[in-house]
Amino acid sequence: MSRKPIRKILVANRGEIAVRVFRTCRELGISTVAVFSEPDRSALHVRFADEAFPIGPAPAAQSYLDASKIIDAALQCGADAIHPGYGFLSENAAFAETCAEAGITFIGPPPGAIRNMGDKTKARALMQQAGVPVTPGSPAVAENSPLDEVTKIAAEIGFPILVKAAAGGGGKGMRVVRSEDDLQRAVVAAQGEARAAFGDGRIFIEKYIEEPRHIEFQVLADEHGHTVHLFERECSIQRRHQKVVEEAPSPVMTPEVRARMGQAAVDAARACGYANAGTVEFLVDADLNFYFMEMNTRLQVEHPVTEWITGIDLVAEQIRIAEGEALRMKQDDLRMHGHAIECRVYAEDPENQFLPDPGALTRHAPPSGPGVRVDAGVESGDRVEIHYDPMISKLTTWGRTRPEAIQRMVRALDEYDVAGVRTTIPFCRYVMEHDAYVSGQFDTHFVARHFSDGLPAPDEDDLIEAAALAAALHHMGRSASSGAAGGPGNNDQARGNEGSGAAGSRWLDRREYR
Ligand code: MV4
Repeated sequence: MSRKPIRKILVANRGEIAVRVFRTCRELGISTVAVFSEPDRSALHVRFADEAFPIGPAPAAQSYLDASKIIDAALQCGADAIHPGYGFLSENAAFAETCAEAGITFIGPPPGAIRNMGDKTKARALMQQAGVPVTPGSPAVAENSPLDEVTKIAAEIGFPILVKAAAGGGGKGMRVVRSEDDLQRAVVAAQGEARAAFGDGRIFIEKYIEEPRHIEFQVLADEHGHTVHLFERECSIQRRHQKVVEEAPSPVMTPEVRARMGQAAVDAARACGYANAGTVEFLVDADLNFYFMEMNTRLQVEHPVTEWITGIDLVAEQIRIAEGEALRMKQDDLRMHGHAIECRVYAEDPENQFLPDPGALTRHAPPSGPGVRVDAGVESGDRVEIHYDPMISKLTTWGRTRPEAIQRMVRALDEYDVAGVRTTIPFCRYVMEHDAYVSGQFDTHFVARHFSDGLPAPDEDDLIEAAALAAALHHMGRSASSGAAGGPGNNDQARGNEGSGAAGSRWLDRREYR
């Protein structure tokens, strides 16, 4: 089944993920091809590649999402394979098929697996058949089904319930419903939103898990029926469905639950006909009951934390699998070593509702040193484009233990020097020193609960008082040193900066107004 070897790869993406894939290609002696939109003409990912092809103007629909331009570039330069990165065309089954028809290897799963997981009700049904735990819920509810049918299903499941879009994912079209009185309105609204967003108004209903953690398993599957998991990543620190901090392993995982969840992730991948790298997402409740949520059929942004704790280059494995090679590891060969954390550095203003802050990056001086990895798609002098995701880089750290990884992250965040745009660096530092984060006692509501639009959340009032004291001390000329690993209770000063006197800057780290 071994297919043609891959000697030249075109990356149908930009920024840090294109650079990430090129690095592995270089190590493997594989030639590299970039594609770029007009504003990306001199971007880092273009300079990283052996060859580069223009594919159109800034809007993604006319460049990075234009399959025909990308296929044309690949044929023109004789690329054997296309790596889609994440986003853009990475989970587009039709694009994967088009690659195959053009004789180009798509470095990702088979189109059928992408389709199976893209329809959330289909995925639910497949998982149920495969014995993977799902939340109590319904099959797809047709757009025109009578309300009493929906009401009956909801009553069986029991409130609170969550109305989800069948074609959804990432939280679009979701509605929490706490009583029958609110059901009709929520269903109609969710159907409308789903129709507008996906052109498909089908919805389904699940029991709402109130305070879940988001824990996902990395899987690798070859085309010979072998599937392994590479342990979990905890991704509960999110803001409006955008992950901000991830880590591996999860601070709440036990060996027994890990074994069961890992097996469920492998079963999930098998059930949908998976090959290549993928991620199975679970909701996990306070008692560590877990429920399948979705499967991401791509390499994920947060894959470096898994690389840190396993020592495995996931992109190299993707390429080998796409060449038709068998997996070179068995489940029993895989071990976790230490702890890794990722902070996503965005050009967004955490003091102003995380609004994107595009513009010229006049200085980008990332941290380095022991246990620090930075995956950046930009350099000093580049612009953060309004047309694309405003992520500047991913900062990951490794430590032998979780406290060491946190301590190292605080050091690296302090070392990170960015000028020209506002970033989420101070917000990440706030998270690293928060008692709830340090203790590992958090869930997907962490950001909403502890932070809202530039202000520590209302339940942090006691901390704001402590902060006022710390601010006063600071003005007396004392440096606000917060202590090593940001252990419980020693972090008030870090959040205690008044800066301009606006409440919104109280939580900022001291370096912001140095
Ligand atoms: C849920 C849930 C609670 N109960 N499903 C969010 C995105 C989409 N993939 C599914 N999501 C959720 N599904 C049930 N039955 C809570 C969420 C959810 C969430 C999940 C993971 C990470 C962050 C989240 C934020 C809000 C809601």
